[in-house]
Amino acid sequence: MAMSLLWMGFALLGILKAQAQTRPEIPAPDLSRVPLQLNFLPREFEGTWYIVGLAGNAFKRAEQEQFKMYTTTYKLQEDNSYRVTSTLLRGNRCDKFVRTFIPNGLPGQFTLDNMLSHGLQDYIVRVMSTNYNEFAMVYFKKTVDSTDYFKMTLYGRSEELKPEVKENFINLVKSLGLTNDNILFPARVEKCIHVKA
Ligand code: DBS
Repeated sequence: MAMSLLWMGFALLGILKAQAQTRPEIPAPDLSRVPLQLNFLPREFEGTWYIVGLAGNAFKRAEQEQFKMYTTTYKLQEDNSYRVTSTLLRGNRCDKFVRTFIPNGLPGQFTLDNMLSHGLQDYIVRVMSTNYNEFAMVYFKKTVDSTDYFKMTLYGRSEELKPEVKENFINLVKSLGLTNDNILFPARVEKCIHVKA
């Protein structure tokens, strides 16, 4: 009896430790601190974007090797929501992943359709900055088990962006509480990157 209680104690400690390790340490910024692209133009934002940079409180630069560049395509629907398709290289295959972003409150801000069925308590997407034809910086926050995960993507209309655009992205990421250690630039790959959504 005493022994099994001891083992239960160990098991519990293990679980708590695992949770502490996976919960992000850096809190999501207050939304009032997250910039919003003025006069967001939904039509101009449509089309395919390359994920040139990625940062977040659950991302580590050390994991950069695992991240391959992929694309995300935004298609406006009749109800003004976007059908969003990402095409990722997984193993040796191109995996498509489709979801719907619904306009939410402000132009350039969205939430995820069917959030609850994805096990999410909250989901927000905010286009922070874009010139539509070259780059976009987008903020995402999801709440799972009452924990906030946030990430920012640097989108490019091409696979390469000007150094000053990348610099601006890094500065924006840092202004929202992350460090160089939370930023990664996925490696360019040929596979799946030119597959149509
Ligand atoms: O869709 C997301 C929004 C998202 O996947 C994350 C944050 C905001 C995120 O941090 N994801 C990582 C942890 O689940 C991941 O590894 O994908």
